[in-house]
Amino acid sequence: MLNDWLIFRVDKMEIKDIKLRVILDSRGKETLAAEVSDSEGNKAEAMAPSGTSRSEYEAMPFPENNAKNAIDAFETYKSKLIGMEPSNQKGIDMLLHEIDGTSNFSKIGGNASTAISVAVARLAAIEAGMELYQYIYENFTKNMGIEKKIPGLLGNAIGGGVHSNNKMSIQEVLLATKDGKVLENAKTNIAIHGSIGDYLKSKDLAVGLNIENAWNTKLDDVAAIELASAQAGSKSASTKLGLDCAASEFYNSNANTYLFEQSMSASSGKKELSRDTYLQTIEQIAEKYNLAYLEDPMDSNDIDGFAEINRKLGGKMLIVGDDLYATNKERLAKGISKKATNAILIKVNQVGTLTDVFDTVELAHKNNIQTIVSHRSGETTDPFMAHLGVAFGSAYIKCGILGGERIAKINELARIESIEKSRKS
Ligand code: 2PG
Ligand code: MG
Repeated sequence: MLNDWLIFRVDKMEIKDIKLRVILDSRGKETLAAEVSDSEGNKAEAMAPSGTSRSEYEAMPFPENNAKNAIDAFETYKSKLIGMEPSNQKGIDMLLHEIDGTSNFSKIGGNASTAISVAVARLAAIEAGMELYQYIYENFTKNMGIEKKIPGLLGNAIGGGVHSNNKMSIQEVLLATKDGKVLENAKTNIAIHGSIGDYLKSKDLAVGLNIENAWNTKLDDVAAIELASAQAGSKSASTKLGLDCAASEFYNSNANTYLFEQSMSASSGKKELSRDTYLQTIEQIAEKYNLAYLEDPMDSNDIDGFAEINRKLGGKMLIVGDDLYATNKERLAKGISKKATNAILIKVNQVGTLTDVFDTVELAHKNNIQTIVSHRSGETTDPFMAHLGVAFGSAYIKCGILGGERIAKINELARIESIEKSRKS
């Protein structure tokens, strides 16, 4: 009888449509979201963040700096991706490169490719009935020998550089907290951020919050670090400080100088320091404040300067390349050969696809280079970076302390933490 026969239909899930649309980031600037749907009616969306202090080596976020132009540029080629299987991440990402045809995604833009690439992974995870982090771990990073884990939290407490409007050269004074559970770590960072603010307000030194919700202050670099150190020390035994110098932003390539404080004593005043004097000063600061984390201490073309710092301080703290590497595998390979850093910051839209990121993470892991998955200063409420941090076994996620777009990542990491806990119990 016909009823005795079970008829199985195994449908291949295929991409049916990809829609890009303009959205706003946390700075109120335009960026892109991508929605990818499959032949079974599943849908996934992803949003691409944008940077303010961008590396000269990272992908162009949009063609001609215009998000709408990315949609027009992509529309012509969209049909090439229709019919592909969402689980074919590599094939799709390589096709995005082929469609773009440039070395830095200047034709369709790294933000369009980032949103599409992440949405494709999300769709494949939905099809597989998995969480995004689990899908990435099982299909990509586990095979690299990486162990998934819940990273610590790095949050920006006091801001300077191009993120703020003040005297500080250093872009970010960070709190590095990792010994507790996610929400406990977040609350510790929030409490320290709060007491820094109270102090600044009581002395009329606060100028409000910057684009990442770090304090914008009248203090200069050393005084700001001193304040963060005192407040962190009084609130938490396990919180250490980090710095993102983003030194390319205050480096003068004509004179090979850095506009920085003349000495370690607070309020010494800024001056164009020779490269060697600056390097010694930043090393002294890192040692004095017993940093856990030092990002981009030198200009992104001074790889030897990074190596010098890593040789001296790499045994005690993470020396991290962000603008230096721009998440780029070839640049990381150069850094490894020079022993320039012991860690790398990972931002998907610096390279434009997840496949590029996986390649960089694999190279990092093979060479004992720690990874830190990072937000951008122009963020969205999409928390995908929390999933990457877990699947990459990262030391930290760098996602800020306050603000809906930053807290979204922390809450997602806490959700993943509870899923992992219930899996183990
Ligand atoms: C950085 C980031 C995030 P932006 O330099 O690490 O804080 O800033 O997104 O502006 O590049
Ligand atoms: Mg940085």
